[in-house]
Amino acid sequence: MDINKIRQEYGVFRNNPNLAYLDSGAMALKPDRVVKALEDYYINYGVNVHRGVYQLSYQATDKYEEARNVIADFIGAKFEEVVFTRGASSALNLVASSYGMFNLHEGDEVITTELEHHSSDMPWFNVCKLTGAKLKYIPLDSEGRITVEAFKSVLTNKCKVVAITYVSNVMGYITPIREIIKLAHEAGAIVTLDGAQAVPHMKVDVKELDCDFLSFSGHKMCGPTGIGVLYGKYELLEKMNPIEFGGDMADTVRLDSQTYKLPPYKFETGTPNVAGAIGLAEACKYINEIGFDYIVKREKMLRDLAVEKLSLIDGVIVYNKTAETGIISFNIDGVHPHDAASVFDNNGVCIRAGHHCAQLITTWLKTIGTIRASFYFYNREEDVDLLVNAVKDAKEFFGKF
Ligand code: C6P
Repeated sequence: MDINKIRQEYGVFRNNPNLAYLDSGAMALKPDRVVKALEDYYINYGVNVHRGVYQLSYQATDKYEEARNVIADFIGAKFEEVVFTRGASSALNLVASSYGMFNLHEGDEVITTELEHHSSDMPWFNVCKLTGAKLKYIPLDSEGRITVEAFKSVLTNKCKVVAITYVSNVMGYITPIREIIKLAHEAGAIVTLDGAQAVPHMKVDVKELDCDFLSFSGHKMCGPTGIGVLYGKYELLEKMNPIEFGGDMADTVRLDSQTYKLPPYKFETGTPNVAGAIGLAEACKYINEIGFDYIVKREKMLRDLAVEKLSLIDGVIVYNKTAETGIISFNIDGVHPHDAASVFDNNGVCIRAGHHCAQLITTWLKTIGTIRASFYFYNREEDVDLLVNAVKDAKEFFGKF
């Protein structure tokens, strides 16, 4: 595949050809075709869905529901198992509020990990506080990884929910999720999987994994902001209570009774993000065309190159040398990650610095934060060189103080 041709499809690269954009873990850039899909909706048929009794509204409704189909195919789900949300955070919270609050009691256990993003562990901390269930953490190994053995050490038949990340946004490790899901089910627990850093980077098939819930965001996979997905097994979604009530999710409303539509609609209150769903479907088609084989290979090549070069620089501590994905977390001895980020910015290198909304793992690493470079398939080898030069510049600059 021609990387220059790929990059030509991105306005950000056309306008900043030398920019090393290494912050796709926070948000991926958008190719023109995704932006055009949004524009097409707003310019040509930008009206509400499910309500209007006129052609334009039928067209918008068809496109919105067609988008759900494309996204369902992308993750191997059924159409009615795809709930549109604002993003991964609202999807993860929906499971905690709608499943957790109604199914957990004192004496039950929830298992999570120190690798979670706040949007994955905080909702369960809160549910446990309110229901009296106990929150347990899988002990991490010496590299900071989740292992099946460690999971077994905390799993009991009191466990009702496992809330776990598929890929850590700080360490980039892939969780051995298949075995964990199997063991959790044998113990009678359901598994809610945070797929925010997995779905954009590798093939995720919910039926093959047999996860109960999967949450992810559109904006990390070349899609628009403000749209995400909660996948849930239909039989679970069917039993769950909605947590937001109002327009479009209602079936019948009387003075003394209310009924709701079937999933996924009972979880989609009010006017949905129609453009977002259409844009996300376009992003899924685009990623399918690029292909996960290419994405996985390219990210691995770039991360290996970057780890090799960073490891040669004195005073650079790489926390996740063996990770399988395009995320590298490191620090420069004696330099605050935010200070380093400012020097990187002057060098045209965009990275993220800090705790990455995952303070449990930065605490585990005994650091206030890390510098995080996150690669995607549109990055070049030159981006690695720009990163390495930026690190050298930061070292030199702060060495003077
Ligand atoms: N992580 C990062 O820079 P939202 O913000 O709702 O789209 O996604 C939340 C989320 C949930 N889980 C994981 C593993 C994530 O990485 C994120 C978002 C970004 O790492 C922004 S904090």
